[in-house]
Amino acid sequence: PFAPSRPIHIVGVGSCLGAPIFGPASGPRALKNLGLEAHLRRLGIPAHWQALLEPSAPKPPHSPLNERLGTVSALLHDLANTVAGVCEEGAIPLVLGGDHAIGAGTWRGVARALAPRGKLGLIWIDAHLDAHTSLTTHSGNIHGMPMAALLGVGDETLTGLPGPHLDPAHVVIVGARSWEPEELTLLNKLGVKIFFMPEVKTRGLPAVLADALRIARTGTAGFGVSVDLDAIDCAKLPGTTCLVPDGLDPQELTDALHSLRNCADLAGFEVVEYVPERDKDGSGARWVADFAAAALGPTTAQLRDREQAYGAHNYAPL
Ligand code: HAR
Ligand code: MN
Ligand code: MN
Ligand code: MN
Repeated sequence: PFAPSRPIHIVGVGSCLGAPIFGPASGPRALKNLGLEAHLRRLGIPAHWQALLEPSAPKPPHSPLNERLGTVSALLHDLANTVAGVCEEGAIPLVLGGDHAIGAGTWRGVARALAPRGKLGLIWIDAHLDAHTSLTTHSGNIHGMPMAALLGVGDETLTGLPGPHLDPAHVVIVGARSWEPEELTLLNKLGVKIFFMPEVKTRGLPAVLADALRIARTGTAGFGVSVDLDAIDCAKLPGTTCLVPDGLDPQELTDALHSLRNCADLAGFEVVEYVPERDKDGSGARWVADFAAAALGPTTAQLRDREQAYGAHNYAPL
């Protein structure tokens, strides 16, 4: 049903309600102002900036969890509806965070739009498992909860959105290296496959992502990829909320997910936890732009032709 030329509709979500710092709230606006849309279009990708969603109330420094859950919930409803609309138009949503709590809305929206045809598979690329509930969380940060919520576990404010929960058999986490025991217990109980960082190092990212794609794509109507920037080694990408060492190499990740838009069943793409003020030299924003272009762009062969015609770095000065 989907042609490889499906357009990309960008939905920014300027929220830090799930994070311990304010930084991720300005992530999508920064990427917009740096010219992400123009960058993609220049590379021949039919992208357009559809919406920049923001919470109804900014987060006060020390607001109680219940208040934050209520504000997040309203935002997630809005996000899920927006994303479902993008999918129903036949476009691919590119959701830009914002902290990862927004994932609890993005993928419910995609799953809802896909539901008449089948299930949604999801690849969650992250240093963390994000599988806490409001009862098990140690930190009280909602961005540690979206995976559990998508699987139907946790506070009603997060799990109660319209649209199906995800089937754990088609959900897979890649790059994990920081978690608390309750999260692992839950995911093991549900049977979610986790590729921890040591396995990624041993087998290599391409082999692991090939397995992940099989899990997310076999027996589903479509699949999505959610990329938390902290999956990448914090020495190579410090412009994010949680700095976790010993992670993925950014170039390897870009190469491994090249030309994903060629998958007719790609249903959505998400990049979260970009923190502009920690991205001192702008390399984080540049990476996001090049990563999105590689994953959502023309085929490898088309890019090679462009490079021959215009030089290897025909990129906007992001
Ligand atoms: N597990 C920790 C917590 O619950 C860290 C969660 C960090 N989450 C994100 N998104 N940065 O993955 O607080
Ligand atoms: Mn649109
Ligand atoms: Mn995360
Ligand atoms: Mn994370």
